Amino acid sequence: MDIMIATGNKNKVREYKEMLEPLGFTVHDTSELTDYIEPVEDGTTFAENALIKARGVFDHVSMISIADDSGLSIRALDNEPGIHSARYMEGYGYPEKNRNLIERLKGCDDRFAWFTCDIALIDHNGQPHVFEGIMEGEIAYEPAGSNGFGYDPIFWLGQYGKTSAQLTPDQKNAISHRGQATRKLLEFLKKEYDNEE
Ligand code: ITT
Repeated sequence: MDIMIATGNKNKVREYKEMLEPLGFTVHDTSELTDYIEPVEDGTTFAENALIKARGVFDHVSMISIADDSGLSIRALDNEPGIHSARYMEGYGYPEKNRNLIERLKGCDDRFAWFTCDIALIDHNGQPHVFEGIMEGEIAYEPAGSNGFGYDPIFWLGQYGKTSAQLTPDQKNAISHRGQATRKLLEFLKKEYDNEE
């Protein structure tokens, strides 16, 4: 059975292939489409934006479609950067973005933060489903670690005494927002589609 991943991010395509091909899916992505224009992500939540992306491509290809949206929310900054995580301080690299967030929390005792990942799936009947994962932690006082990507060097996990950039990929995947949401998605796909071919 064919499944379309609505993302321009090659790392996401690779990860979804690794997960879905063993289940018997043939994985496609939007780089195969010559006349597809990505919809504007103007939702107000991660789930809404993931659904906009998945619905946009489903309407184009009429194939089970998946998209995800994720980001970092910081309580003391009114949940910023949140759904704007990818575009926060556009034009700057993550070392600058991470320094900026630490600076904005200077003198602040409330360091609570969380990563969210919402995966949206439009099934063969056009019905939407959302699978969510959340990883809670704190904003570190200093960046540390070089694994992962994005905001990982400033995301402090007290139970490990490390940032998420200091975890191995397997350790991060076992607890991460994306790992949790992905496991929910796989459970759904196994239940719904495992016996269909
Ligand atoms: P799409 O084409 O699929 O939209 P994208 O790379 O723009 O790809 P998102 O909109 O989901 O993806 O952006 C998520 C941003 O949130 C990402 O650029 C990081 O800044 C941040 N982020 C999400 N998950 C993260 C993680 O596990 N570790 C560090 N930063 C993360």
